Amino acid sequence: MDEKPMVPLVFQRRTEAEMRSAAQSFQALMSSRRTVRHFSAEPVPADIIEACLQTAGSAPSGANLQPWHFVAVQDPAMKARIREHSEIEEKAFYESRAPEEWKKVLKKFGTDAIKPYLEKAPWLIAIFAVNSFENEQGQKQQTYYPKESVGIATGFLISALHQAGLATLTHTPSPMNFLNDLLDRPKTEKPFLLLIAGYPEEGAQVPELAKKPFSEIATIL
Ligand code: IYR
Repeated sequence: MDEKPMVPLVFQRRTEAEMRSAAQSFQALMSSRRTVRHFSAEPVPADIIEACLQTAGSAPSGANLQPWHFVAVQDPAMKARIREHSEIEEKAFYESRAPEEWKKVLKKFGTDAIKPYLEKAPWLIAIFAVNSFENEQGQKQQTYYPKESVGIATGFLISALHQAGLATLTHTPSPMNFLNDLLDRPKTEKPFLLLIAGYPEEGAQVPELAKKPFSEIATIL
C-alpha cells in the first residue's frame, strides 16, 4: 500500500463580512452568465482556454482519480468535421428521435439541427468521462463516480470561462460517440459534453428566461 503523507491544509479564514461580500459578488457574477448560441469568429488565445482547463482539472473527483479528459479544438478542419457529424445526429433528433413533448419544451430556444457555431466559434471543448484507465502497473483501473466527477469539473470549466469573459454553450449531440473516433480517444472514455466557447456575436440575443425562486430550489432546515 502506498500511503500518501499528509500535509497541512492551506485555508484562508475570512471574516463574516468578507464571506458575505464574496458570496454575493460571486452570485452576481454567476447569475450574469447566459448560454449563448450566436458566437463571433474572433479568436481567443489558447493560454486563456488552458488556464480555464486547469481550473476544471482542480475539481474534486472520486478517489481523486480525475476521470476526465478535455480536448480543446481550434483547428478549422476538425471543427468542420465535428459540425458535420453533430448535424447528422441533430437532424435525426429533430426529424424523428425527439418526442413531441421534448420538442415542445425546446421551442422557446429556437434550436434546430443546423449548428453553424460548431465551425464559427473559436473553441470547441470535447469533454470525456474516463471510465477506466491503465494504472502504473499496467493493470486496468476503474474510476469511481466518473459522471458526477466530470459534471463537477464541467461546472468549474463553465464558471472559469465565464469569469474569464467568455461565453459558452453546453451542447450534447446525441449520441456523441463520433467524438471518440474524430478526436482519437479510447473507448474507455465516454463523451460527456461538447462545450462551445468564444465571444458572443455582436447583437446576439438570448431567450427571456427566469430562474426558479429560491424557495423552490432550496430548503433550509
Ligand atoms: N441537442 C439538441 C437538442 C437540445 C436539447 C436540449 I435538453 C437543450 O436544452 C437544447 C437543445 C440541440 O443542440 O439542438
